[in-house]
Amino acid sequence: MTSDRTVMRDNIYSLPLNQIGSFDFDEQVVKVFPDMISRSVPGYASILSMIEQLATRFVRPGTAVWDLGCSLGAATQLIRRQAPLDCTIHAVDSSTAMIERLRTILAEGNDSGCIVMLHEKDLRNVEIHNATFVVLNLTLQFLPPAERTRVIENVWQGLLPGGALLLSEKICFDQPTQQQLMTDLHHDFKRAHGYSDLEVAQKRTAIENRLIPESLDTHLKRLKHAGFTTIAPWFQCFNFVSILAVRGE
Ligand code: GEK
Repeated sequence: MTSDRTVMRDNIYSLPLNQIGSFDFDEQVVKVFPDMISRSVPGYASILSMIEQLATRFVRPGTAVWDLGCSLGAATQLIRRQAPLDCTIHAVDSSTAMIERLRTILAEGNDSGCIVMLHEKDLRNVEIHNATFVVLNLTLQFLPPAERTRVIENVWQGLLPGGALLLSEKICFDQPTQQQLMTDLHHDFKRAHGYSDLEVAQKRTAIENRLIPESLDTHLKRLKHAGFTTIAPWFQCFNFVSILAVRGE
């Protein structure tokens, strides 16, 4: 793996593939990940910048932050800029390639700040505690839907009163015409950012059974059921939303 910080362009699906395997967060994806996610998720940069702003409000001294499905630590690194020095950020990802690359990024960077602990682990198996801020930025969507409620309940239990969960997800819509329109607009976004029709189609096939979107309503109900008292969808662009959910005092 290269140690330079040059962002490589994602061309994984640019040539016709005989067989399209299921999408995996492996070394090939890790190499192009920053380019891939910013050209695939409308509003990704905006969401990240608001995660930093939210950290200033919610992260309190002596507490913990959990970045679940941290990938290359984009959120972790922004939160670290704002977190008091006696906090700990737990960055969790089940992909070995992601965690290894993030380890290198942190070691080579000049950023100082609170402790960042890396966990190569399935987020379903982490015990969250003493948390004032938990981030699930585009990650819950990769878990089997039947297991998502337990994850959200685990987050609620690990948050201190007044703490917050930031949940960003790709969503689906009940109304077929709205579903079609939002899918088309998302694909237009990808084409406008340089992906060809072939790349859009092949990626769609690869990710079909890996990323399972749910409706906004399903997410809101799950958060309410888990005990969150303030639940605010604060961002939407086409079929991507970000929700802030606060555990009551
Ligand atoms: C960002 N949050 O840049 N346990 C732990 N990690 C998981 C699991 C799991 N069960 N399932 C998937 N992942 C990041 C972006 S990317 C979103 C998140 C995307 C991890 C997976 O390995 C990958 O790194 C991440 O969740 C999803 O703000 O690629 O669309």
